[in-house]
Amino acid sequence: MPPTRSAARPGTGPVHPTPGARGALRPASATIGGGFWHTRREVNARTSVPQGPDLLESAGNLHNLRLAAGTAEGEFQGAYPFLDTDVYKWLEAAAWRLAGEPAGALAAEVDRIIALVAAAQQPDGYLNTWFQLRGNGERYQDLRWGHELYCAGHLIQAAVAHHRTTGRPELLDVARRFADHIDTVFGTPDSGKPLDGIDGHPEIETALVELYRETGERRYLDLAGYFVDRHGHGLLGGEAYCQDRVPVREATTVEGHAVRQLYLLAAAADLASETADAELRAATERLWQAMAATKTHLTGGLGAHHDEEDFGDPYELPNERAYCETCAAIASVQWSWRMALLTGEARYADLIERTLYNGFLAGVSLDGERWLYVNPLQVRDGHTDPGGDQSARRTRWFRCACCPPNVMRLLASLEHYLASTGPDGLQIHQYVTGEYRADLAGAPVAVRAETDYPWHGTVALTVEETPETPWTLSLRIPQWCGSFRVHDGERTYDGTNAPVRDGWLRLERTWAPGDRVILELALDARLTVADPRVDAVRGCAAIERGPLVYCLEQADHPGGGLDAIVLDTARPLAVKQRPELLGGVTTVLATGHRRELPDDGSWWPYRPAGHTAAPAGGPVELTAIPYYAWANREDGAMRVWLPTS
Ligand code: FUB
Ligand code: ZN
Repeated sequence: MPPTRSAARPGTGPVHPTPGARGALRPASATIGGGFWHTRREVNARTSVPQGPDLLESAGNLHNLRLAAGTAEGEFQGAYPFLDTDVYKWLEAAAWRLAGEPAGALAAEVDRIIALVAAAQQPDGYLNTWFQLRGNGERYQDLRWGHELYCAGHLIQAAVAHHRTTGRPELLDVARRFADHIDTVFGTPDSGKPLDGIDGHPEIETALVELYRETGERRYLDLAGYFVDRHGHGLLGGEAYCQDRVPVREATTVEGHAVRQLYLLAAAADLASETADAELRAATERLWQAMAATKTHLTGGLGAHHDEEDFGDPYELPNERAYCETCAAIASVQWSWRMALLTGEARYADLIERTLYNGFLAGVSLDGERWLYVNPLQVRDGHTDPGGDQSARRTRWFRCACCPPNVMRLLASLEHYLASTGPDGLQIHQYVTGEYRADLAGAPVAVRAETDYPWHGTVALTVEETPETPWTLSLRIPQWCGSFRVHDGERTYDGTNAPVRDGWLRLERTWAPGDRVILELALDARLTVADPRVDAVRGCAAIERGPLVYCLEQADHPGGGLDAIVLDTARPLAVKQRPELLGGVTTVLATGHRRELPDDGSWWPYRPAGHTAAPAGGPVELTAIPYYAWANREDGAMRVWLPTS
């Protein structure tokens, strides 16, 4: 009998707190109907996601599922125990897409691949093709590296997404069987369960919270809490890499493998919300502050070290060796969104915006077919690229292909990270062309938005549905924004008199359908410098405009490399629309010069202090492009931070 779609709940995204959750805000639904993100999401929907099954086939992920199901013969393909997650993340991306196109080729592919997953599951619920096919047959014996619970987490998230968009139970049933199995295995020593352990790669924790939210089964929340709190007690040997050096509640800074840390803290925020755990909440706030203030690249990228893919020391933020894994940017958005809901503070949405437009979006090419795993802030002249997964050149797919389907799932669910609702009204976190909707005490509110953001700073909002009682429309004034004006039909405010508190401009009144609010954010191009403790960029400035970080790319500067370029900060910046360039961008024009590079045959690259290189030749016009658009033309140098004269 064909399954029904009766339980579908449109507008329910990846994070759906229960009615009893204690967060300050709840997600509101939004649609993205045009503009910047619409274009990126269309590429995702028309190219990246549809190509997923073929890529998963050629990489062997689907073959491994068939092997585990006993419907194919051959060898396990691939080198990692977490290859199933590429399938699950793709399924999650496709599931979010099904909200917009419930029937057709994509839906058929989803059904086909869900059937492969279901067939590979063992009778007791266990599912991991690596351990089923080529491990030593023993489960949960290599929790430090085995990724069994990490894989389970991605399966659960895909299943929740599929259930939320289609109302269908097939994948959710698979996920629940696995979660139930895990629940029989893991617990504290006094629980009577056989294993007190954690996974070296957090992920199952957020998934279990969401499974609780989807099913109402409290066991899943408790299991998530158990896993979060057992990190940091040396169960895996005590390494920071595995989030096992210090318990979350006691930690004072983010550390270890960046993606692992961020997924864990996203779960801690979820738990703080669902259980009103003040200590856990305080820990997440403290750790987010430490991360944002001392360990975040200008692009929002996270992870300073290639070695172990981990955070560095405070202010250790290298350029050409920045790691900034695309997955870490995604995990950061996921954590910050939960923090925004938990606390109601706009700064979390500020970091989400910076990350989305820069460190995250650079991870996928403009055509949606090639990817970056690491996202450096500089590629030097004469760069010799190692190739492989950690290449600074875009790659079609990776041996460790965690990032591409992760990008797909975030883009496919992006509308769920844009707005929230709280006791006093609707909060708009991110500006898009589309519609924001919320329920205020049972009464629908709908606000339509039109904008060419981030190219232009005007956002036109029209109230379409509203209760007859007053409520507050809160608009985030971005952290980068030096000046703005807003006209709400009755009054015009600017930075001197606007009711702005903690980053939110709060317009409280009785609204009527047709009421308009025009927000104008000044989008002047600007120069940014770093805290003096960031040694890697001392004496440098970066060009930014609105939420976009800019970079110089070799392709725009023929006739010489970028290593010699010095930015003249005394000359004004100008902007130029370039509809024909890189899918249509606004470039920033600056002036610099090429400094003389010593070419005296010396065998020693150091000089007596006080020596300064002379400018070589006259001024050079510099063309800066948005960082997200780099590496879409011929290979060459790139840099975000520019030495200043
Ligand atoms: O370990 C699984 C994934 O592979 C991690 O999230 C990424 O950082 C990469 O190491
Ligand atoms: Zn990744």
